[in-house]
Amino acid sequence: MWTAYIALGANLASWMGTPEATLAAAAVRLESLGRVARRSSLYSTEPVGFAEQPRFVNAVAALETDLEPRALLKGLLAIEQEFGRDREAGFANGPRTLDLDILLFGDLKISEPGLDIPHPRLTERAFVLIPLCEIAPEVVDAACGKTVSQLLDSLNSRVRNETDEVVRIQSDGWRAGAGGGGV
Ligand code: PH2
Ligand code: MG
Ligand code: MG
Repeated sequence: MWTAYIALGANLASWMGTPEATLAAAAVRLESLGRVARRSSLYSTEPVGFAEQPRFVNAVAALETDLEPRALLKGLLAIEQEFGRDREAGFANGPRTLDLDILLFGDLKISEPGLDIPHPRLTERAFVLIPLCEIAPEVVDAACGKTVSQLLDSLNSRVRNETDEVVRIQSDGWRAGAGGGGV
């Protein structure tokens, strides 16, 4: 049994509805790949990498799973597709109905075509580190040996954050699905 940390993100409506509704439904679908032990709050976040698009909704879930990393990735891509993700039409850092990324997978380090664990941009992204730190501050990034809390401190000291960059949002739909685990 491994604990994998999964980043959830969306900034376009899907057939489920708003990005918040999509993330809530996607978090439920994650249960088909393991047990969602914790989930962070939802955050409204400034787009990174390509500015001319709607704000994102982001969150992080801790998934206890028996799947191997490749099988987990395959399952995540299938859930993205269920919620209308069209990789042909999309572009790097562009808008999407659902993005599910493996951030950490136990203490594994993997660098293969299409599969990089820990996530290569984890340490630069407040929209990932803030929700991850909410649920797993002491977890270690196997790539650099630092805890998530240290990585967030280090990011904050390097980058002057705008106050609206990553803002926690209240969502009844998201909270309703959180069970005993997260929020
Ligand atoms: N995902 C990206 C690129 N930029 N910006 C925010 N705020 N949130 C994201 O999830 C995000 C992004 C590529 O996956
Ligand atoms: Mg991504
Ligand atoms: Mg992705």
